[in-house]
Amino acid sequence: MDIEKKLVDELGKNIIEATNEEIYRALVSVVNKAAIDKEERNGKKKLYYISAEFLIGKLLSNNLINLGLFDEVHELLEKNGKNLGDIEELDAEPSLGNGGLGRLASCFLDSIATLGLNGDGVGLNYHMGLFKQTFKDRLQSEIPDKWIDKDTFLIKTDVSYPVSMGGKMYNSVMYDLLVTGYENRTNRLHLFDLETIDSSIIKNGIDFDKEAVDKNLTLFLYPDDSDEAGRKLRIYQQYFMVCNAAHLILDEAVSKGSDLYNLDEYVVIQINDTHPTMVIPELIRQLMERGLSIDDAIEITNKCCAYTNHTILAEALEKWPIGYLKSIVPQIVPIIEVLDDRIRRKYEDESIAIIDRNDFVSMAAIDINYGYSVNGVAGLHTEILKNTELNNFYKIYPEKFNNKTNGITFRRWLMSCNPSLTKYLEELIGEGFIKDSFLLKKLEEYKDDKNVLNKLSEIKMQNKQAFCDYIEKTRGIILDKDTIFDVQSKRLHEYKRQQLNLLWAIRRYLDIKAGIIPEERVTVIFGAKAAPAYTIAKDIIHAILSLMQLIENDEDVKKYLRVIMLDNYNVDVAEKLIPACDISEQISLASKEASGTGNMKYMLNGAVTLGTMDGANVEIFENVGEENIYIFGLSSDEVIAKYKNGSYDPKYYYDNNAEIKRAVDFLVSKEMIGLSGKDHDESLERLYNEFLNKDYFMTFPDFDEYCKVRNKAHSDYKNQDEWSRKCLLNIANAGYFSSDRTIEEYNRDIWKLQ
Ligand code: KOT
Repeated sequence: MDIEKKLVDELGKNIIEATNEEIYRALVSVVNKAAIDKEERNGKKKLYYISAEFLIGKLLSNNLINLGLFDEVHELLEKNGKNLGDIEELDAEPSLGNGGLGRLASCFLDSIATLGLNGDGVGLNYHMGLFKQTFKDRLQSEIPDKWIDKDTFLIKTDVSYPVSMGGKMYNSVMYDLLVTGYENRTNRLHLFDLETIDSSIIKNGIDFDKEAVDKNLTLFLYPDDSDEAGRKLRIYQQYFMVCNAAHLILDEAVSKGSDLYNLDEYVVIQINDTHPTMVIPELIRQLMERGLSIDDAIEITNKCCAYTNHTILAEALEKWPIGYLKSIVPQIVPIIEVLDDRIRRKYEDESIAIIDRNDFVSMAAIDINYGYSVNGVAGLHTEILKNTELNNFYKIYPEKFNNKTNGITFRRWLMSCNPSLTKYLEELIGEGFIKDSFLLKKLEEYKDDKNVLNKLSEIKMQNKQAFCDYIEKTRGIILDKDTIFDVQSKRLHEYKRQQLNLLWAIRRYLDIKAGIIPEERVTVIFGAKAAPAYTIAKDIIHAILSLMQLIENDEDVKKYLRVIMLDNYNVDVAEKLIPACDISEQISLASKEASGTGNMKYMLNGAVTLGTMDGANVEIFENVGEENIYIFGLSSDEVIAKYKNGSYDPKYYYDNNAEIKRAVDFLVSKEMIGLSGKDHDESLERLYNEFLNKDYFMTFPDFDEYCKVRNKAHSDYKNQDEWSRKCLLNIANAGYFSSDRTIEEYNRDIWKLQ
């Protein structure tokens, strides 16, 4: 393809004369046209991956890579005095997800297309993605992220369906994003929306009138659910998504020749956690509307639907009051009642029922009773589901349960974000690993080759320098690449235990203040957003920012220890941070992190994991071997036992461990409190009390070993050859964590496409 001609045609002028904005717009159009050429209409059976979240990330580079146009466009722009990096700055990031769950959905769409499978995503076209995070007075504040205002890759279609909610009719519009696989077909991500959305109802920050559904339905990625209006809006969003999905699915199947009794030969629906669960009663309803009996409709729906569970945290297991459903979606309530009634009659087991004693509808119970597959997202997580959280279901439906360990797309998380490492790997072991990730294993041959080890540390250094440049340019903070980059980036949640990392940093700070000078210079980097209504998570951010400010103003400490909290951590920042990391902090309380996928991204980019035996860390450990990972902490069995017998008492640790006491007390020291200019700081005091009276995620029992193992990792870093060998072995053994492998397993065991 003559890309130059296409670009110039699109621009209507020479590239040299065009502005970056014009070039960006022209590239979007050229890319979309090239992607459309790769659409295929074949394939009888089709996967519909329904998800409330797709954390897409910037699209320009990724699309160019997958279309095989990246190098050509890069050179062409260079030749004309333009820079692809600058043009990419204009590419708005669609942050239509909160974190791991949404990013996984996006990696999956890439792999589905890359494997040539017939599968589309279905979700919502939020006008504001996840909020933009800013820091003011060492506190998080949230501002709306208007990504659609700018030029985007979105394509408006003429598909539209009527949706009845709360006694009113709404007409949807479907927008599409094209999803081209690496050197393969193009699929689509369908994002449903309303034409009547009105951003003028946004008040201050991200507050808005929650009652005006026609104006706010898809205005934000799902809203604050801490009050009733917010929870109801969530039901509106979920139903709107699945009602449209069901219409689309049935229309497409019928147009391909399904008589609906054989729908399972045309359709498989993957339900991404419980947010799309109403697709089950809704599909049954629409099948009945098209003439099927309720018995046939239930049976067929059952054969089409599969459910993925992403968490065991109780507060994330969705249960809706039946009263809410009656007021918003009365049309599916009688169906839910029938579904519940049948289960109750058949099994006489209250614990697996759909509608509980308090008239709450358990979304997971609908999925598990009326889907044909239930999967967890890492080996340990699936075992915990089977043995504890979902044990009552497992006893009845053992054949439905299966594990699909998560993965990440190597196109974005290696080729696109780390071109120099990619290029070097290609020189050493050939290009095959991009499509067959297990070929990375060939790198092991070089584990004792000094030149290779040196070159790998050199690439890491360049990436650290590039990250320093980026941070200086965007945040005005000057970092030192010759320190250990010890990084924890992920959503802020108590179970992920950023507070444990913080306690280590306070301990190190106090040691330095006391004249104990560490041998290694360390830069601790955090990137994390807290849910707007999650008070303790915001308190932890406040404490980290407070320590950061103390150190940044203390030249004595700053030489040895930096603590840097990056604002607005998103996919774009991740792509710059991950290639620059030396130590990857994966320190959740064992049993709580279902899988984690950041852990895989860091490993693939040659960082060494410091973590607990939790989620996919367990499988990282099995793949790299104990020499190449730093493990500490209670096991998941020990944690589960402690919860069960209620024996954990944080006060005991505080009273008997002087280091813990010293670090925790520092939270409310005059240095920390003093930063506020007042004599008390509510947020720091709350965090202090939380540690002493609750510490629900057991940071204290893991503290000593965490510090010991972390310090060992830092001291091992000094031996650069040994360290670089660990990095090499991490990269070489990351092949298992490609989402291509994950998707092959989904297809083999659940979807059975092609
Ligand atoms: C959020 C709300 C309800 C139910 C589940 C969630 C959820 C789970 N959000 N993100 N997750 C994460 O999903 C990732 C992909 O499977 C996992 O790697 C990670 O451990 C989960 O925390």
